Amino acid sequence: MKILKHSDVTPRNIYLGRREFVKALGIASAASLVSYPVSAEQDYSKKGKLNTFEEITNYNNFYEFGTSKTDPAEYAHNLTTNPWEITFDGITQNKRKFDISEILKGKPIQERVYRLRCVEGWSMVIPWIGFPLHELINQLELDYDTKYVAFDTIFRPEEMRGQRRATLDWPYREGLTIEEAIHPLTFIATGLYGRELPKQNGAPLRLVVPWKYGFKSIKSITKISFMKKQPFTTWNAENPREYGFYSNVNPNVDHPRWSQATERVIGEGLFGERRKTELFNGYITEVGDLYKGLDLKKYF
Ligand SMILES: Nc1nc2c(c(=O)[nH]1)N[C@H]1C(S)=C(S)[C@@H](COP(=O)(O)O)O[C@H]1N2
Ligand SMILES: [Mo]
Repeated sequence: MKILKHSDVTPRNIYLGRREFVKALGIASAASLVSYPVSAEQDYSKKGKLNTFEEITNYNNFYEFGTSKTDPAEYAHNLTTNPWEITFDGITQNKRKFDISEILKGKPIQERVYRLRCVEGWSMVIPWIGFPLHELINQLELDYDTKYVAFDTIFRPEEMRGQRRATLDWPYREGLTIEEAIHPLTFIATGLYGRELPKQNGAPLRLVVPWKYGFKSIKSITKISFMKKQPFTTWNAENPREYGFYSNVNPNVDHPRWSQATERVIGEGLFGERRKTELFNGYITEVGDLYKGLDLKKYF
């Protein structure tokens, strides 16, 4: 696979003035992004049509800012993302805290288009930029018996108004098996549409796990822990009957309160065209081997 640099995916003038550009983005300029160029090697969308910047940044789930889909766009600007420190637990190196700039330094930026499929039954196709998580993990010295990775979102109720209420057991936490974490599709996003990641989408860095329900793609990560035991995860702890640890997209395993067989495609038709949901969100050839012999109804 060709490794893209920032300059390959972003016109230089936009790259240089990115902050200003994002600020200046109105509905008119967002509409022109529909024809954003996507090369075949970046396109992991499984033939989905790209959502607009407008859709991707105004219909969000980010409970730290409130439970409605429009709360993140309204309130996420309050989060300070610079400076940003990330702590690693369960590594053998002495230095465990890193500034985000140290983490991003020298990483070739790639662009990848993935479908994000929410457990609530809607989906979007998003041109993320960032790098595969394994490129970061490869730089760390892990214990030989590491089996799982947990990710924590920052806890900062002064800036995240949703955290002033006990909507969830903060901080938001998600987890993967180490095999899932080092899978080439597992991505750390630091931007989208060739620009810095908007705060409502999880700045300064978030996970993107394209074959799992959206809630696994945790935002604004401040801690990554390598563990021997399966970590508790926020949604699983909240309601173990409704949200399993694996949470692979699976049209054959219904959520206890609704079917997961179809999804509403945001931006298609007046109320969203529905499409049939595919096993592993369409990424079965890439990730099917991870789950060979696993009973997907039991390990949902
Ligand atoms: N920290 C944190 N990460 C989170 C969430 C959240 O509430 N808090 N919501 C998740 C859910 S349910 C979804 S569907 C996706 C939505 O990502 P998007 O808003 O960038 O489309 O983020 C996920 N990551
Ligand atoms: Mo979601």
